[in-house]
Amino acid sequence: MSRESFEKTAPAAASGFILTTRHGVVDMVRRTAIMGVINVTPDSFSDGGRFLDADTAAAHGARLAAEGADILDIGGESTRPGAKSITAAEENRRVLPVIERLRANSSIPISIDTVKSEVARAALEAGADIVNDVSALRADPAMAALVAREGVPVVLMHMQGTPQTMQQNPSYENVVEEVADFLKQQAEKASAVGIAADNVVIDPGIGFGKNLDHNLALLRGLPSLAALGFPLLVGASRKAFIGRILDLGPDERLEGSLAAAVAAALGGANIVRVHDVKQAARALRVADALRFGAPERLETRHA
Ligand code: HH2
Repeated sequence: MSRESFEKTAPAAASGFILTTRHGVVDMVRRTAIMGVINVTPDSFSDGGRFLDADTAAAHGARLAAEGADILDIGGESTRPGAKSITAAEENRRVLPVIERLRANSSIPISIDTVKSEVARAALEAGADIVNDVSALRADPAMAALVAREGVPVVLMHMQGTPQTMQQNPSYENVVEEVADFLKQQAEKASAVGIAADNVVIDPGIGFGKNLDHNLALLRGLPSLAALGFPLLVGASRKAFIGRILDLGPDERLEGSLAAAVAAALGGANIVRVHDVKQAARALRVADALRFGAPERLETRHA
């Protein structure tokens, strides 16, 4: 069988996934998709305060889309260790104008990074497509039913503890097995409330109740998570474990973040969540060539 006809008949999961959203598909077939981060917060660990103004945040989102983002992830509440929680009204006040502005000019899939169903509902109404719930449907008992009713994709992320407590003393017997068991269990719960399996994305939650060794073990163990059969999202961008390895602050973690993104892609991630889209897109194109083969038509100006 020729390579071409094999690819046409191969099951999607063998070479990737397609996530269908209200504003088009996220194509993860033979490519790693990029989720670009927009934090509309005063206190996010790497870019807090930079995009609090809705126009600035929307302009940043448009830039990330032009640089190659497949999804824009909008968050109004920081989840950094020890972050203060805010009300749904305040979170809505931050994120909704940004979603509305982006939606007025673009049809890029947008995810709302929230654990609150009230924020998710308003964001979906304003034009968001995907719910990115770092509590994996545990923080708000109304979230699962909302996602099921709306029929939208949801990211289920693993976290030990809460953002207030998670870095106090994270501990596991076997972090990869425990995270895999948790994600499997939450995906089953999602299915039990009527969320389609095709709409589930899983995420090990790098840095969420994990020390340096746990994060490294998870990045090494991604093939076991990919084997669960759901699209796998990994967010390592600018995180503290990179700072620990390099002894550098959040502004100096680009190269470490790119190394982690490439490692994640080669380990089986289907989506990487990054702050620096342009640079990640270049790194991931090379990773994807290693992973899936070089693209057939390279438009080459440089030898
Ligand atoms: N990481 C952060 C926030 N949301 N969502 C998913 N699915 N996976 C992640 O790894 C993840 C996430 C933390 O990063 P950031 O948004 O830059 O910081 P903050 O939470 O301080 O706003």
